[in-house]
Amino acid sequence: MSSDTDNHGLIDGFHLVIEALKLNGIDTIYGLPGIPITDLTRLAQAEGMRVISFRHEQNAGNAAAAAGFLTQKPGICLTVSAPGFLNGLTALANATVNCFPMILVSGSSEREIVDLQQGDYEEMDQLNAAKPFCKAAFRILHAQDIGIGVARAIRSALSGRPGGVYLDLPAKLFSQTMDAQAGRRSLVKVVDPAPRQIPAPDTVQRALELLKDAKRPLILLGKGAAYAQADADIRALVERTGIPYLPMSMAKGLLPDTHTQSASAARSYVLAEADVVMLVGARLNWLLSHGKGKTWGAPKRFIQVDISPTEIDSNVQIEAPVIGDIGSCVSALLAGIGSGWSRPPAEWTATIAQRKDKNLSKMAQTLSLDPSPMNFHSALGAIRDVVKGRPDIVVVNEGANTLDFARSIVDMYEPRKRLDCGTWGIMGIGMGFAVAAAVTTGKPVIAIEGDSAFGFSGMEVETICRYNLPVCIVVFNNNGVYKGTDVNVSKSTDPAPTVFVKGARYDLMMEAFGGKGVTAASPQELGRAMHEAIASGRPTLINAIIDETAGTESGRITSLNPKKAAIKTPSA
Ligand code: ADP
Ligand code: TZD
Repeated sequence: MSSDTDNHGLIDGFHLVIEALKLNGIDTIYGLPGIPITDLTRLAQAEGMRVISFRHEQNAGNAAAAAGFLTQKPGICLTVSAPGFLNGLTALANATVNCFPMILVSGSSEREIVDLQQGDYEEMDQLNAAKPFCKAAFRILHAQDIGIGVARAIRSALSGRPGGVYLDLPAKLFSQTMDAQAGRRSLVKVVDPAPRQIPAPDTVQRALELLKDAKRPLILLGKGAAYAQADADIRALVERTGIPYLPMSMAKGLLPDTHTQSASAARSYVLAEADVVMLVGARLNWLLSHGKGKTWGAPKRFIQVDISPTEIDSNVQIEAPVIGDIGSCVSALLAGIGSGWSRPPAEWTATIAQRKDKNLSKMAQTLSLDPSPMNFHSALGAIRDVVKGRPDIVVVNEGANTLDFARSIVDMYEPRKRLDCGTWGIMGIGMGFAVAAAVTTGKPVIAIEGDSAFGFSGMEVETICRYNLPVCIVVFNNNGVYKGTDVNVSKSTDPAPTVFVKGARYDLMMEAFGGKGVTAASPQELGRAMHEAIASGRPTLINAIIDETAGTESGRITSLNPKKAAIKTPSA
């Protein structure tokens, strides 16, 4: 403990906040300093915490969210009042939507002035603004409540379905003092912040009976399964039942994508043909066509393993809900399965294998082409080979085509090695996620970024250089959003809405801050530059030149993109 903590036997709000976090095993703050939290960042660093200072709060918030997902501890994002808070709020909302535990801690202006709307510096009623976007929101007014307030925030973020929590710390709190011993006694170490939730035995039995009856069963793993860190049991469940499985994008690598039971290469076939589907930590939201319609073919019978009881029946009827934490549920299912489980009918697994072989050889053919300029496939083929050789590295991925193609081309081999746009399909997570992945895992990170996607958080290349993080950013530069060919049909000389400066040198952005910038025009150059980046551990940005005609509008979700429905009629 530093000597100034105990000045005259007193402790202040700053130190109590820091000690409350440390007591609960939180060792990193992602944030951006300013009034009233500048000293909090300095003191936290002085007290041995890692403080990662960003250039924009949204990126700090995204880093906190990714850290939460990767570590099962709430990631902390620290911001200043009003605008800083609002900048962090998007990340808080995104964390909540994705079920990632994080706490947005924001300093706030004087309550007396804010509540009378008398016009304080950065005045805002942040607590109420935050509420619709998070699981819980708290404000601490007194130093003696810091311990309990931080404990409530941690427990809210982690227990049940994880999510985002807002913690409001008014400026006056930080300089409040109290007796140091009493202050330390007031801190709370949260015991069992994410208590196990054991599923009721009859629900497990019901699920197993349904699964046993299936002729064409399928297991669908979502990012809740990845979050749960029940990797060995999940793998055992898949392997002991012999049931084909599909991973959602952030569940890739729970079992290696090359696993014989992976049905990824026959995705549309298995979704349409399966008769019983067991969802494990995955929601039937838009990413799974809400569990109905053409994608799903004939009516299905669903088993859903989830911690949130109200998730059940959210889109279609779930015949066998199993409510509990995934670790407990999967181990109960395994116990019920025992050793005498009969594997699914060979007809089902053999047909899937055939479809997979056909699609994989088609893909291999496409990947073997070497067009100039590169297209998404040829560039991703190079990245796929690099990841195959280094399965421990973390892949961050955002964009439209860049996301959709990378998801299917770049195989993952280990759990929680892929972070992406998630439930909202949000752009801007790239650099925040990459920083958190590097900080929490100590492993190299590859960020595969559409050029538009990269722009949302691109300034953080300076942060990556400042902290000398082993992040290799690959910008898929096709001169625009989706593609670079849009034309302005009006008489103005403005560029069309979806195009960027042609031939932009993103690599020079990295050079500007002392990192390594490379331009890659071929898969060979791309692969070489990535190998060098990984070997050196230096921040690197590879400007990968992609055919500007190669993408499709909105990638694979073109169907969600409303098109003009009427032609212009002359005005009356
Ligand atoms: P994906 O996008 O990969 O399909 P979703 O984010 O839609 O995944 O779904 C994740 C689900 O996992 C959520 O419904 C959430 O309640 C659930 N979940 C998260 N953590 C756990 C856990 N530890 N145990 C059980 N369910 C969990
Ligand atoms: N803003 C935010 C926060 N999220 C979004 N998803 C969008 C805007 C809309 N959007 C997409 O859905 S993808 C995308 C945008 C702007 C960028 C696609 O272009 P890209 O990738 O260059 O990143 P490709 O590979 O060229 O398609």
